Amino acid sequence: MKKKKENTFFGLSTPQGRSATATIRISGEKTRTALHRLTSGKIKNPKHRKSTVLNIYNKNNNLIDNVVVVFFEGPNSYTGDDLVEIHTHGNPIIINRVYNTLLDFGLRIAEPGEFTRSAYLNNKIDLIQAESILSLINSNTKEGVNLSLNNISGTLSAKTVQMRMDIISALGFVEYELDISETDTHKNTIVKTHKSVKKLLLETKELISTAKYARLKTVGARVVIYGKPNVGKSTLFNSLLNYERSIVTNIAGTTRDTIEEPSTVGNHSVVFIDTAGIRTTKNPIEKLGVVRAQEKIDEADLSIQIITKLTETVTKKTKNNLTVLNKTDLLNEAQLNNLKTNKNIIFVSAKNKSGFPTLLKHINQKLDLKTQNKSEHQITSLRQEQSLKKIQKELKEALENKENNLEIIAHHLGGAIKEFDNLLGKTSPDDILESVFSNFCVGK
Ligand SMILES: Nc1nc2c(ncn2[C@@H]2O[C@H](COP(=O)(O)OP(=O)(O)OP(=O)(O)O)[C@@H](O)[C@H]2O)c(=O)[nH]1
Ligand SMILES: [Mg+2]
Repeated sequence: MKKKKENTFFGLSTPQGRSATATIRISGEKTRTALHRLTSGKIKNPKHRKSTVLNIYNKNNNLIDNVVVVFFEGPNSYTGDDLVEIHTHGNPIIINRVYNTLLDFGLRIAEPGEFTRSAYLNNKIDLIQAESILSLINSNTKEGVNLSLNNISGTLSAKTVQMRMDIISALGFVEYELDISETDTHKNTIVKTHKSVKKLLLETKELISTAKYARLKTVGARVVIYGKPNVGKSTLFNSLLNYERSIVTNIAGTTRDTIEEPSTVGNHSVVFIDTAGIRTTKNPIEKLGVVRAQEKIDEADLSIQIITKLTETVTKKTKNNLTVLNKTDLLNEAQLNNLKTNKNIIFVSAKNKSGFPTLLKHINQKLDLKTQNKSEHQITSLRQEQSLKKIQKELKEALENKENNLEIIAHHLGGAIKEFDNLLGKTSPDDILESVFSNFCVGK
């Protein structure tokens, strides 16, 4: 399924806008020619990894900028093809000029993720490593960065390669048995195969279980704020963010849509979600808001229920829920001290931010618990999780076929191997590749 596009492409690999320098990369077979023309003939035979400071020119020989170019000769480049990095001054006008010149030279603008895709197509990296590059770029936490770096270096790939080899050898026993078809060795083969499939199932299960940690570490935890109308959810949301993001009024039912904003708590990256107050209502818009709120609560990593009176229904304290009693500024000291005997509730005033250190400490503790993971290997994408679930299903079916039919076992082991090939990107269908690389930005 690995196909190579022949043409040469380029892209800006640093963010748009003004900066001290910006980097444009060119990759493909016309890289040398483009470099030769861009430097007005100054660089004829570029040397691998050599950097040169010089002027670059457009097709009419007008100066574009004074730049640093670094050439990488394929296959010893990021993409595996000839590649050049051009470090210009970080002005969008200069970048535009380089773009127009390279288009004039017959090169094309890279598609999202095409540099990494080339690296994959040239067998420099597998699909897991490609995804790890994406998660490295997008990680919002230190741990996420470390995890992604680890996976780029190939530790997760090595683990999956080893698991794939184990299935291949299990399938080898089964096929040998099928070939010789002797009944007296049959039972031995079944016992042996069951043993290795069981071990593989455990390993698969452990990898699948790491999916949620990786998401929390890279993208961040989703923390939803919910409760009845007017309890101060939006006020709390705004106070946590330190700016007036949500509209606050004293009218019950102010917030309709869900509102999401990223933030950090301790070492954790979080997305706080403000929701519509939950009540039965005839208003069709508010009704939709309540449905959305419920969906966000269901999918959240942590939910914070806001109440203003103890008599309000309090969700049972679970691992994923905190209960916060708001508007404590309206209570006198005696009333508050009386309420504070309830240790399961955090007392705050969203209006004047009292009780916030305790609230943040609790959120931090909950997220600490959720991100603690001792697994040596961790997966980082939904695709990896889904692929491993398919492998798990095949392995289970191989194990659970009651008659211990060797042909059925062989069929499911074969299915699992095929899925491992997809996971590593050995034989991934084009639509899978498309969805992996389209998540990258142009220039990556
Ligand atoms: N005294 C006091 N008033 C508060 C506090 N928090 C919020 N309020 C007030 O309560 C009213 C409702 O606040 P919101 O933040 O809009 O409440 P909400 O839960 O988002 O309400 P809906 O969006 O309608 O569900 C506003 O008048 C706020 O000023 C607080 O800590 N103390
Ligand atoms: Mg609100």
